[in-house]
Amino acid sequence: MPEFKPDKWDFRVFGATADGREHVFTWPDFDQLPKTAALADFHCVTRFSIMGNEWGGVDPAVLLKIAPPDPGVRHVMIWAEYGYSANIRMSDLTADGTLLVTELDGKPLTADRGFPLRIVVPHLYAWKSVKWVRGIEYLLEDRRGFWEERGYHNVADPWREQRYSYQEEPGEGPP
Ligand SMILES: Nc1nc2c(c(=O)[nH]1)N[C@H]1C(S)=C(S)[C@@H](COP(=O)(O)O)O[C@H]1N2
Ligand SMILES: [Mo]
Repeated sequence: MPEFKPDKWDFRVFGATADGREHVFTWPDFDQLPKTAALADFHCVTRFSIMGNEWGGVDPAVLLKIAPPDPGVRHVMIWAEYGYSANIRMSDLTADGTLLVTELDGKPLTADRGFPLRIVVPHLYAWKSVKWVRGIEYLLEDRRGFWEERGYHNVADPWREQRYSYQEEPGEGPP
């Protein structure tokens, strides 16, 4: 598990930003953003679910306002410590329930659950819910993240059991 160093930690919004510049948040910058709550279940591809989590954190809409994407951006890459990543659609980032999470059930995240910051995308398999998040890259073309490159499904809808890339229909993943 990565160690949190508040003075070294930053959060970068980069790639296809509207103004072409990278936006960098320090921990105090990020921690000052307004927080909201979202109640959601959590589904792992290995067939466990954790029901009724009360996540607290920053609505991605807040970030999209401060660091807007180019209007052509339809996909984003969520980046973590040590190079872990997951790609999601812009529509997943802005979906109801998706949150940049700092708290679970009223307490700060524990180190193993992603402290100080993770994303939760409750309507997709949990490998998309990147822990120890350090940045968001706006993509003009979709690109596969860590598990998506290794044979997992590009979209990852648990209700359609989209586990593996061989299940992808045309248009569900980059070529
Ligand atoms: N940075 C990072 N985030 C990650 C992972 C990882 O290995 N590294 N594993 C993913 C997987 S496969 C799952 S199932 C969930 C587990 O989240 P939890 O520890 O809160 O249950 O985290 C996801 N986020
Ligand atoms: Mo997982």
